[in-house]
Amino acid sequence: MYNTIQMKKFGKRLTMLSLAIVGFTSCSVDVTEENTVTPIETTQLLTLGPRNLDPIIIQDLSNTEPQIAKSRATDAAGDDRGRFNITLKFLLPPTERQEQVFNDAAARWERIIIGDVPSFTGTIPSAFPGFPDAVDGTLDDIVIEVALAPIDGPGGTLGAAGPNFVRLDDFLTLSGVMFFDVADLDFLESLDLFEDVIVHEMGHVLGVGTLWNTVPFGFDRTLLEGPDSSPFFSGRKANVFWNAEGGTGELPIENMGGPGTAFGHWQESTLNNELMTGFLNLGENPLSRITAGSMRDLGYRSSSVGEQYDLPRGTPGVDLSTLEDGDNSQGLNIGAMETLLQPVGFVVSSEK
Ligand SMILES: [Ca+2]
Ligand SMILES: [Ca+2]
Ligand SMILES: [Ca+2]
Ligand SMILES: [Ca+2]
Ligand SMILES: [Zn+2]
Repeated sequence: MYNTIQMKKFGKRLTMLSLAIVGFTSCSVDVTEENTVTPIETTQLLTLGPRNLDPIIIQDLSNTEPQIAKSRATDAAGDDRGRFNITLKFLLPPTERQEQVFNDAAARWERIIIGDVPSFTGTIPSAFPGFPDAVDGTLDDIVIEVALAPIDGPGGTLGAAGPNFVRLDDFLTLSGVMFFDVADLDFLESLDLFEDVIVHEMGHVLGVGTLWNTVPFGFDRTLLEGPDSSPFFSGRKANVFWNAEGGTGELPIENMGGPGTAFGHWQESTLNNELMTGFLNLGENPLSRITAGSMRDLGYRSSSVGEQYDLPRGTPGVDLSTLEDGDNSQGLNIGAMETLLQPVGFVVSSEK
């Protein structure tokens, strides 16, 4: 049992993604009186590691190889067993405003997911090669590595988000990634959607649209069902609230938009301004009890209230089929600007 490394090869490879970002190249030239030229250059590379490798499952307390996470149940002091705790780890120093928005976003999720999950003690590598471990010690309950760096300038790619390491016992996220283009943040502010975007991406880290179906990883969970033309969410709790809001049939998952939008969000045309649709509307985008219920279907203990959301009377959704590229007059086509990440590895508790 111990000192055993199980490597499982899955039929389906993880999403090929390696965002190699070269950022922070600033070069200033200092011309002195003697006409000597002194270049001052600072270059910092921020690269998301390869995500197409075979995932590794570990049951070893002492192994210290990279890409290996070790775990043991903990009774360490300092655990907040009373609630779900989100820890943010900024890879580069954020501005005060950025830090405030991320903290507010985490607080919104901590009001939706209300139950503690198993803590972790050990080491989990960073999603970004060259950076310190995401976890080295005891983690209660989830850590999100946040990287705000240049990607491709204004527009285009906003960033990538998703789980990095998940617990194999319940297939929920231990460490996650949120990687954003700093060049787009002012624009999000101008739409007054910065916080909503961050809350939305945090949802993907926690499992919305990323951990719905885990059969390819050997864990039996199928919450996304139906044909590609009309996918739906089959979790019971989310559907109870969907029907309570007046929705008919099964809770519809988006079938439109490119990869990333379709099959990873609620359907824009029926759920309107719900935050986990693939289009963020101007104005309010609440995290409803439908999403809260879906978190319970994933395995979290979640609120059964959610944020104020009125499906019949809320802001209508936009028609994605007629939406032009770059048309932000009605809000932000978030699904088209983000990449959803799949986990790169698993953590197995040794105490079972
Ligand atoms: Ca906790
Ligand atoms: Ca805990
Ligand atoms: Ca961009
Ligand atoms: Ca929407
Ligand atoms: Zn999204």
